[in-house]
Parts: sequence; C-alpha cells; structure tokens
Amino acid sequence: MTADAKAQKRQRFEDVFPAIRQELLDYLAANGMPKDAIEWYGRNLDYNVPGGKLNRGLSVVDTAEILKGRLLTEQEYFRAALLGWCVELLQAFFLVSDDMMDQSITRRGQPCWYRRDGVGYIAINDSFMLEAAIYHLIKNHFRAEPYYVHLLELFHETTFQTEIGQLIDLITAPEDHVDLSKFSLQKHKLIVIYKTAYYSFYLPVALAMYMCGLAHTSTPSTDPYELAKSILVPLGEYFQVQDDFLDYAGTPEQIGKIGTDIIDNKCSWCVNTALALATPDQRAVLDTNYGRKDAQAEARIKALYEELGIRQRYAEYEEAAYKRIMGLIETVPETPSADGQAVLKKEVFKSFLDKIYKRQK
Ligand code: GPP
Ligand code: MG
Ligand code: MG
Ligand code: MG
Repeated sequence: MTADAKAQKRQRFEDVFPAIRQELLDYLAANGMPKDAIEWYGRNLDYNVPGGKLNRGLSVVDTAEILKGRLLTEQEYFRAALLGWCVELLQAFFLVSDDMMDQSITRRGQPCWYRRDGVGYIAINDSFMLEAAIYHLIKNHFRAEPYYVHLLELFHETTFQTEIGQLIDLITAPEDHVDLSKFSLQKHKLIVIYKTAYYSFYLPVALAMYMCGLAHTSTPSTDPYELAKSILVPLGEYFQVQDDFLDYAGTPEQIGKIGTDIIDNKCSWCVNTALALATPDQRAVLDTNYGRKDAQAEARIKALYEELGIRQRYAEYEEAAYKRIMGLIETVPETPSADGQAVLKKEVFKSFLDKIYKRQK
C-alpha cells in the first residue's frame, strides 16, 4: 500500500472518533453531570485515546474488509471502526494505568497523563472510565446482534488475560530486590503473551470475525477462532520482543516514550538474552547494575548490551520470527467463500505481519 493510501485509511478511521467521543459525553450530560466533569472526561479521551499508531483499531477495519472480500458499506465501516475504537479505548485504559505502575515519564511524545498538572491519582479513575466506555458503546450499537454476548465475553476475557500478564510482569520486577536468577526466556514468553499478544493481536481479529458472522465450530481443532489465535499469539509475542528491544535501542523521538525497563528491573527480552551470553564477569556487571534507580547504572547496562551484541541477536531473532510466522500463515486453508459467507484468509495475518516487520516505533 502507498503511503498516501495508508494516510487516507488512517484519516477515515480518525474521522469516526469525534462522534464516539460525543456519544460518551452526551451520556454524562443526559445524567445531569456538571460541566467541569464533562470537560474533564473530554480531555481524558482526547489526551489518551487518539494519539497513537492506531494499529490495533485499524486492524479491526482491515480484517473485516479482508474477511468480506469487498469494501465495507458505510454502515459496516462505522461499526467496524467503532469496535476498532473500543480496542483503542482498552489500550488507553491499559497505558494510562501501566504508566503509573511503571513510573514512566512520557508516552506518545507527551507527558504521561498521571504526570499532568492536577491529574495525579485521578488518572486511576480516568483509566476506569476509558474501560467503561467500551461496554457503553457496544451496548448502544450491538445489543440486538446475535454475537453481542461473544463481543462482551471477548473483551472481558482479554482484559483478564492482560491483567494476569501485567501481574506477572510486575511481580517478576520487584523494585527493592533484584534477583536475575528469577528471569528466563520461558518466563518472558508467558509474560508477553498475556500482557500484550491477546489484546493487541487476537482481540482485533476476533472482533472482526464476530462482526462478519464467522461461526465457532464444536471442536477446537476446526474452530477458526482457535486457528487465528494459534498465529496471532506468536505474532504478538514477536511484537512485544520488538517493544522490549526498542525500549533499550529506540530513541524517545522515535518511540514517543522514554524506556524504563532497565531501571524498572523488567524481565525484558534484552536482559534475558544478555544473561544467556554473559561471562561470569559480565554477569557480575548485570547483577550490580540492573534494576537500580540510577542513570549511571542504566548506562552501564546499555554499554554491556552493546558489548554483547544484543542488536545483532535481535536482528537474528527478527528474521527467525518472521520466517516462523510466515510458516504458520501457510497452514491457513484458502477455502472459497460460499454464498457470501466470510471465511478466514491468509491475508488477514499477512497484513499484520507486514505492519510490524522491522518496525522502528
Ligand atoms: C506492555 O507493557 C503491556 C501493556 C501496556 C499492558 C498493561 C496492562 C494492564 C492491565 C495495565 P510495557 O510496560 O512494556 O508497555 P510500554 O513499553 O508501552 O510501557
Ligand atoms: Mg508495563
Ligand atoms: Mg510500561
Ligand atoms: Mg515496553
């Protein structure tokens, strides 16, 4: 796709946001809420929902188009975009709270919401209100659909999975006690699948599948949702490895956030890879400098990562992950769609892989 076509896609999706925002503010107004509360919620939505890459939200629309095998009607487009914005609301809910938990400084090139003047701990409630918006919108627009309960269960289940992932991410990275022997690539895989893969990759595709009328089958081995999951979860794992690598190697201008993984004692792909390569001396450097609230210790770790060739290892990981996921995509059968019935296609997954391969932000 040309850069122009991409920008147009994004613009059309963004153009749906004001109506969604208004619908949410109208609910507060209809309940007689004071003007300052309505304005606060408007600022919360504007600051935290639209400013990202929008990959997750756009994926719902893209997937619906691929599944249908044609352009969407106006009404279909609006509904797919609404579900896409619900994924972006979920993401905003996670990011506002994750930034408090990770004590991050910036996000999307601006201060994290909790660090804004007058916000502080109110950001906790603001994050809840971003989440609540999802169910309000889905009820307003999908209540009469036979798949309404599927949408609700999917959002609830995915949220729970992400929170479980966040829990293990946090307790594997205690602030006051660094013990690198607790880390492993196995542990890392579990963390990233739960904290990132389900909500970022499986959720948008499964939403589009429900909207396009794809049915579950009674046996998991033939269920298209299980097939989608079996590819999207490894894809999400790869995406979070990229996030971990960029936390160390990306510049703040590039990634829109200041990396905190080393200082936060995170069980990141980088430190796990370093642990596997380190000599006893290098291991001692890791043990004394990782997870310290100290810029010099952080610089020491970054220098060690350079010395160990983490960049090269990452490039190798990326190539291998790309090939492995391409192999998984090859297993998707190309079933011709009978009487306009939507079916799963390789293209759904390819479009995702293309979006993230060699990403720099
Ligand atoms: C990414 O972790 C995972 C999330 C943002 C999910 C958070 C889940 C919650 C239930 C709050 P990260 O901390 O590496 O992301 P980033 O690098 O963007 O801060
Ligand atoms: Mg985090
Ligand atoms: Mg974080
Ligand atoms: Mg990160």
